[in-house]
Amino acid sequence: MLIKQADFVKSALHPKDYPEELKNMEFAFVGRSNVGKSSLINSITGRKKLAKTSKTPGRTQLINYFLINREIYFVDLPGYGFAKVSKAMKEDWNKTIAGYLESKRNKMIFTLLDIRRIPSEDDIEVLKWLDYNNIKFKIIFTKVDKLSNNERAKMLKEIKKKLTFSNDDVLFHSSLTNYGKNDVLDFIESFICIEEIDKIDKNNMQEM
Ligand SMILES: Nc1nc2c(ncn2[C@@H]2O[C@H](COP(=O)(O)OP(=O)(O)O)[C@@H](O)[C@H]2O)c(=O)[nH]1
Ligand SMILES: [Mg+2]
Repeated sequence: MLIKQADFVKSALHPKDYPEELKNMEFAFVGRSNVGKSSLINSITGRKKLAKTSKTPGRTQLINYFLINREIYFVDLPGYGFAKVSKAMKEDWNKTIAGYLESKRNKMIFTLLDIRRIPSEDDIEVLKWLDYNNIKFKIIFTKVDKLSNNERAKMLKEIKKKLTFSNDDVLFHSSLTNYGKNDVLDFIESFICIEEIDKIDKNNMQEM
C-alpha cells in the first residue's frame, strides 16, 4: 500500500466521540507507553510529525484518529504500564484503552512490543484478552535497530518463554531506519483486501 495522504482527524476519549466508522476497518496501535506507537505511525505514513512522539513516556492520553488515503483510519492509543503516573491517572488511561478495545468498531489491532524487553504482565494480559475475545491482532516488534541479528535471535528466544508465536507470524520494525515498513504496509493492504472479499461473499450469500 502506498500512503499518499495522512491527516489528523480528531482526538477522543469515549466511544461516543470517535469519528463515524468508515466503509473499511480501522487499524489501531496498542502497547506500553514509549514502545514506539506514534513513531511507527509516522514511519509508515512517511510523515515525521503526524503523531506526536515523546522521549518522556505517558504523553498521549487521548485516542488520536488519522485518516489514511481517505479510506482507512489509523488509531493511536494511549500507552499502558507507565509507572511514573498516579494510580488514578493510570486507571483513566486503562479505561480509555479498554473502552476502545471493547468497542464494537470493525478493527485490527497492532500490538507493539519492544524487541529489547521481556513482555510485561500488561502486554500478556492485553494479548490474552484480544485472543479470548476473538479480536484480530498482529504483533509488531519495535526498535529492531537497537539490536544486532544475533541479539535479536537471543531476545526472541527469551520472549518466547512468555509468549507463543512463530517468527513468520509477527512483524519487525524500526522507526529509525524504516526497516519493516513495507511489511507493515503490505499486511494492512492484504487485510483490507481480505475484508473486501468477505463482504462480497456475505453479499452473495444474502442474494442466494
Ligand atoms: N532507536 C529507535 N527509537 C525509537 C523507535 N521508535 C520509537 N523510538 C523512540 O522511543 C521513544 C518513544 O517513542 P513514541 O513513538 O513516542 O512511543 P509511544 O509512547 O509508544 O507513542 C521516542 O524517543 C522515539 O524516538 C525505533 O524504532 N528505534
Ligand atoms: Mg504515542
